[in-house]
Amino acid sequence: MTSSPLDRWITNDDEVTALLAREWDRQTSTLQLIASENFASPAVMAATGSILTNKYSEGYPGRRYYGGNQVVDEIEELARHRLRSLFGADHANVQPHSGANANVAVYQALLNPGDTVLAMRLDHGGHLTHGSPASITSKIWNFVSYGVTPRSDDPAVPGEVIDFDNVRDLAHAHRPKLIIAGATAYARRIDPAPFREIADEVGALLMFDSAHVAGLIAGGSHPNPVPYADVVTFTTHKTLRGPRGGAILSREEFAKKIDSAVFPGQQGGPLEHAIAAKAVAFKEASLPSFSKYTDQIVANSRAFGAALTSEGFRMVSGGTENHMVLLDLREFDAELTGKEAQEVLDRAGITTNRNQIPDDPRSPFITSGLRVGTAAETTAGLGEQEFATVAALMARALRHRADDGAIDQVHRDVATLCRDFNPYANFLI
Ligand code: DSN
Repeated sequence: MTSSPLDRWITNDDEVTALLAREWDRQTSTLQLIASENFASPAVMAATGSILTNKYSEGYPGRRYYGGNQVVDEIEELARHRLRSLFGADHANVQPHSGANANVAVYQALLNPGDTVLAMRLDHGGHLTHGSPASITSKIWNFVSYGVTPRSDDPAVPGEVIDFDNVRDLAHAHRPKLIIAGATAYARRIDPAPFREIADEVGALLMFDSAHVAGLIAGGSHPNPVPYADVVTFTTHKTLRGPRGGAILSREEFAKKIDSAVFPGQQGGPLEHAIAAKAVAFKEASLPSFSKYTDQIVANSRAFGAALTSEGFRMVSGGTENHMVLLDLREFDAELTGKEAQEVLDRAGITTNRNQIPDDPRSPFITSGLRVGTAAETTAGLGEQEFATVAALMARALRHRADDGAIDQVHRDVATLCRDFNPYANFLI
């Protein structure tokens, strides 16, 4: 078992130390392909584990309810300043504990209960907080959902891409107060311009949920929604490669309402250790090396998707333009569900998640799809060639899933690959 540099902080708790060491081993000896995960830098982790966890700082810089916040004020101001500069936004709120909190705070700031919101269907790639029946959001606000176009087998006609005719028709029919762009299981680039156009036609506000692609935007690999959207929300731990958490960017006119919705509307004391770590991540994301990283993420996805296709998998929407590949498993094997694929790959040391695909006949717990992402293993140093190898390993494990010996062999091959790509040996910062 490899020892973790973090062990020294917790040597007085053998049980937690042992569990952390096991997780360290899992993360560095198996492949991490969950599209919403990444490997944060040692600097981000150091800030997350810092003495700032001890401080209460309810309020905002210069307007705190407790004393002793002189240094904390400077930290939060630095994070806000770096974030505004990174995306060219008027206003930044770095306090949301998560992307879900950020989204709900925006709804609270901009809407009244019962107002109509137009957002992407969860089973077509949207997020729980975009009005899923399972989410509190659908109980407070009236969500109407748009989806993707039908599947197309004609390469000249893109299928399973955002259906802007559907967005426009629903917007005109329901006159939403807010339109949400952004997705959680969608492999195509999302252009903010047509969303702005439709929002303007019906007098709606536009929110861009860039949770997944915030890093790609910061690195310049995807279009920046800030000039188009009234509000942009995101998480800091996915492609942006920071600590777990959320953030909100907005036009100045919404700043006060959004700040009040985050605190005291939604949350109590902010997590200033996470905010310091966000500041570190925002600086890292502004470096030229980060743009190289995000371009490599996209190139790796393309290579990964092509290799998976030649193994017999079908990519939903026929391709990828971001950090993820959404697979329809039925072409590879009609009997193979997303649940079984995830479990088999776990046994083979390849971490993925089952995912519904558009018009999936199977339930969200079983699914016909699998979502894989390249952000984390690109951080670890994998390139296009290695992702082609990963595609072959995945196919081998799934093809021979009834054969324990074959699965064990894939696991050994994965461990060999991971030995050459330790995520914490590849940071240039
Ligand atoms: N739904 C999570 C994901 O994309 O993995 C994020 O909230």
